Amino acid sequence: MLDSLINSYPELEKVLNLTIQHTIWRKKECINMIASENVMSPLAMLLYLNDMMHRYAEGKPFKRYYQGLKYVDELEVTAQKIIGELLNTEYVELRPISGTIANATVFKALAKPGEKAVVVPVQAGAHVSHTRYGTLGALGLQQIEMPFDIEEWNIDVDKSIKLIEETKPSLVILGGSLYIFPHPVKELSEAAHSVNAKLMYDAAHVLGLITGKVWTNPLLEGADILTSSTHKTFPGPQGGLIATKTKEDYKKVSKVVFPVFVSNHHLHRLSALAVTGLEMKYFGKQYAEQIIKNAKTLAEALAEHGIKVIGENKGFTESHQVIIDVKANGGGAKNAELLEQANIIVNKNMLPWDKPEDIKNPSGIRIGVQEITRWGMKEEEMKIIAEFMKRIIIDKEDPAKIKKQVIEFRKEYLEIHYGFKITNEEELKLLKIMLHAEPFS
Ligand code: DSN
Repeated sequence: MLDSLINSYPELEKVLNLTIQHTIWRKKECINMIASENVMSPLAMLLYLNDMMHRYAEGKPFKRYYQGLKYVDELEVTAQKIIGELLNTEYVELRPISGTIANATVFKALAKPGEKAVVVPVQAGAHVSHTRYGTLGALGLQQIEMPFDIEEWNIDVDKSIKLIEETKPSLVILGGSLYIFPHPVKELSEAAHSVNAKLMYDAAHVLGLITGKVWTNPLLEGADILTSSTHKTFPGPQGGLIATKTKEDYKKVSKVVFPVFVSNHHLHRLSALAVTGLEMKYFGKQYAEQIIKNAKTLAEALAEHGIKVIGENKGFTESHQVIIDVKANGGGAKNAELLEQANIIVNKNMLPWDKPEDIKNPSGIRIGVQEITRWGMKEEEMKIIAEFMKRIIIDKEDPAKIKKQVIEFRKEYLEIHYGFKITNEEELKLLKIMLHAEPFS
């Protein structure tokens, strides 16, 4: 491929090969189950290649510091409306370019250095940006961890209310990266408000479950602010967002997004984000319901195979995640590597009983079923995947042998579901528009 170009410019070969090999491997040959990833529809991907990727837009729509943005301004407002409708609020900021930037914006807008933030413990799912090691710490806020109830696999509500009342933080932060049951938003927002704190909910992992109405919208339960990325259960382009309940909070965060954390906000993602928002409006409920069925089925099947699945006493999971404890099977690091050798992609994860020094080989593995759901897999496929995983984790079969079977299995699931469909001819036409601005005839 591209032989004459590579003959003239040999350094190109490595770049091309790595990019193409990655794309074929992860998109066609793997069972992708990293809980924070997903894939866009072909329509969203093609629109993502638009010319806005080359442009600059500091400031808010229609009040920019640069010219040339008349279509970008309207597109941004349109995307805000689509996402706002999905989240039941008019106040949506799409300029944060990641979930971490969205979080940093809220921390800076609503708390001062030296003030306190009460957060979920790291081993129980707080995102690194909620901690002293991440943006929270960099902005000088004090991290105070809520007590966690391992039996309930959730925040200990009574003890956390007491902690909030005693420590009087500026922020209470729920949500995060590892969680299978909804956090107690109502109870803790009441406690937060009783000490004049704001409750921020990091919905990055569950945004697609919220927009699909299978997970309660925290803004309707008492949260003041929702932050998120736009590419986990919500299968959009990589990016971030902030949604607030009130105009007052929206104004506060908007003043911080630019000029503090974002100059240009990577404009080409707005189109793909709006398309994905519409896909979620029309197909998001079916998609989210299937995610939950798939997660529960996978968890049950893994448990039946003798793998220790967290949350058994509570039905294993209410989210897209399944958490397994593989300490007795060689640990999270070793098993995640063996699974990768079989083209099954997951990540090792700390669990609440792990110590900080266990970070390189924690007990857990975190599994997310959102992407494989988008590739059209259902309950029967979850059982097949559980069997593949058992053969690696319990039976210690040769991963190379299983890899061949995984590649065969994936061949049946190469089309994106729960999204807009376009024909091959339309794909090519859109590609030509994006590459050469050829008119769509
Ligand atoms: N660290 C990511 C995750 O995998 O959950 C979120 O940014």
